[in-house]
Amino acid sequence: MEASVRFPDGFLWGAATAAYQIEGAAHDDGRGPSIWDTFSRTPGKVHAGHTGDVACDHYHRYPQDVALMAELGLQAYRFSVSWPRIQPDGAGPVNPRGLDFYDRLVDALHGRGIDPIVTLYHWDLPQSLEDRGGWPNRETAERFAEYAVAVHARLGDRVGTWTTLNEPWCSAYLGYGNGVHAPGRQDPADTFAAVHHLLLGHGLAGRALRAAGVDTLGITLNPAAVFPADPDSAADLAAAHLVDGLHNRIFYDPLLLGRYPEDVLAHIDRFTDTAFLQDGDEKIINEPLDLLGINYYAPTYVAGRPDAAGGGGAYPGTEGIEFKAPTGPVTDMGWMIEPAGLTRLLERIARDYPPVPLMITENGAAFADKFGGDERDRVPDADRISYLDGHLRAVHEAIARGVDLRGYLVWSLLDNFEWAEGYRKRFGIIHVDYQTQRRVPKDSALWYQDVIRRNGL
Ligand code: IFM
Repeated sequence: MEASVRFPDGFLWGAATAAYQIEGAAHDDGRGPSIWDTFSRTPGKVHAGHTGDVACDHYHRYPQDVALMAELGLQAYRFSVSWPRIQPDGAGPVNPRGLDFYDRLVDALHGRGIDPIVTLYHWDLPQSLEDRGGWPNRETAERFAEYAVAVHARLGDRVGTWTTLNEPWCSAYLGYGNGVHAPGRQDPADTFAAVHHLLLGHGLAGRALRAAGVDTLGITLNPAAVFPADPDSAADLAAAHLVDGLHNRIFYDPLLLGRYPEDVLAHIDRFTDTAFLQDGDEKIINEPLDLLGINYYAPTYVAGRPDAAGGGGAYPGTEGIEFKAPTGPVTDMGWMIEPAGLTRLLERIARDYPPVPLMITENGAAFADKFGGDERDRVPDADRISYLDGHLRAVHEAIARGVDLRGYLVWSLLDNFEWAEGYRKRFGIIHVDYQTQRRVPKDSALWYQDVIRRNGL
């Protein structure tokens, strides 16, 4: 049947994953420890003490996973490279056996006509760099650029799209702010130093990759679709502006406009002397981009209330702001389902910043799937299909309103290690039985196959 909601010709359809969440093989072929190995072994940090040691064993099972991608008709696959596989100590000579894995993966993807999209950093910092100060330390940005060049030297002849960081907001604010993610530190000054060094690392790596001939350079952020609870309330509008500053403008302004926003700098002055910000840094961060990845899951509603506790380390200095509890349907993460938030977010980014092609580099939902339904080997995940359908319509609407959006990558290809939640939250369109490592495409995967085939809904 002809699709009633058709996407533009050439629209790219795919799926995304990240190294620590799926690869396993934590000790294979010379891989060094990452902050997530350490964090997941720290009692009380990850649900039920789960770790990424085995995960989906993708390191060994990638041929089967690539075959599944091909069956679904994926045109692109976004994966991340594990820095501690490439440089076990985060610096110095590369570990060729680590690079060999990505070499094989890229070849397998090309063999099936699937375009590889590389993310260089999806949160698995080599532990030895954390031991030397982690992202709050400027040196980490310099080491990141060297690592980026080393990966490009091996894969650059077969990978066209390079994104530096995934969701640096999470690395900085959850890793160094509220400590819910690795390395689990809780210090607002470190949080803002980490923001800056992540961005600097992006800029230094971006420059080096450009010099090495990369044709599509990008970064992936998880912008907050943050709205005032009451759009007519001055207090709620001010609350939304501050949260927008701490979550969005602190990244987008230096990346796309070449300077941090004044109000955000004034806000973070309460916590740090900003000595980390050196002359010339903003210019480095402002390296031209060819692609901006957008990860979207849920909106955030805030209100200005003098007695509210604020967002804690996830948003330092937001006392007096209430982060509203979700209303209406939520996913298994407790995240509010509101596709219209995505359309508004995309329009806002397109309106407020210089033009850069956008791509949805992650969107999807965790639900408590029931394996086996009425028929054997089925995972009837109608709630996920409904979530994806709604968000694809929201993406389509944004395109119709003029947003330059080039593709959509579902999160995630496989059920996987959902960070502090361990394996109990399932985001995959393919079910993974962690005992047997058997994969079964859920109904949503078959639905997505059809969407791709028809280039629409
Ligand atoms: O699993 C994560 C992913 O690693 C980064 N973006 C959000 C996803 C769901 O929480």
